[in-house]
Amino acid sequence: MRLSNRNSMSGSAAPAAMLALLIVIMVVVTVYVFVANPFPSRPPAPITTVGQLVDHQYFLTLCVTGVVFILSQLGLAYAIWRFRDRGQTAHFTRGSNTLEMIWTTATIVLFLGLGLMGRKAWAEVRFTPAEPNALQVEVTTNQFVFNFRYPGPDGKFGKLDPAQVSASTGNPLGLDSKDPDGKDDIVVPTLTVPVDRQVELLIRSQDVIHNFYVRELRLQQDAVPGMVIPIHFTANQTGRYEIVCTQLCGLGHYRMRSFLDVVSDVDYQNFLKQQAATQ
Ligand SMILES: [Cu+2]
Repeated sequence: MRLSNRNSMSGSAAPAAMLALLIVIMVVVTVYVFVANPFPSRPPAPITTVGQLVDHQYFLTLCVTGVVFILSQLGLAYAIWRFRDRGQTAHFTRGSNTLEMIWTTATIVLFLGLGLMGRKAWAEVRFTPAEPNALQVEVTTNQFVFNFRYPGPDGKFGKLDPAQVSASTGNPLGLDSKDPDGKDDIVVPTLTVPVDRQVELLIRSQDVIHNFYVRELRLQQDAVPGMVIPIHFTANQTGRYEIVCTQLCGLGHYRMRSFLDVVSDVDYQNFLKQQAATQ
């Protein structure tokens, strides 16, 4: 009597089969989308060696997490099917300490390993100082523009005086009119740098937190009021690249952008001469 009762209460195999199948289909579709790449959504190729390291690191992380994703989802589908309701009595289990140890250790090793492998790309930009002969350009952000300052022929940035900041009269950075070092400083709304030469950016903000981001450099750095944050790169390909602010910095955030022009050395010298003549 009890047996037949239990049998009549046992579930059908259909829900378990459907759910397991759905998970398998989801895994197959996801893997297909990554492998076949039917949407042209990949970022443009990097133009620095650090950018290549960053891409490599992302790819590595994608591979590792991809394998974990596939295995864990297929394991889930298997468990749903294997342990479906067949009218059997449920029994208590405390789990397996050995298995817990194995997957916790594996997770630690994977995450630490990825972190250690990625440290080179990170350290190269954040912890390694720029070369002494790097070209210095100051980046000043404010709502909602970028300004770039070159030290001019004397190689020295002039002092800044917040009281003299006046974008409407052509002094958006507040160059101190009394400092001779600032007389030859060049201030422009777009960034022009020579190819294959290290550039050190000194990133500042005049109001709120902004960001300096160039996809092709794989470089993203916040601009924080009260700080001058150095960051450096060496672009190895000429061209024009978009600079965008990636911090929601106010109503005009969507239009806060500029351009990075990577040019030949000759073109760079011409740019400096031209600017010096007009400033
Ligand atoms: Cu901004």
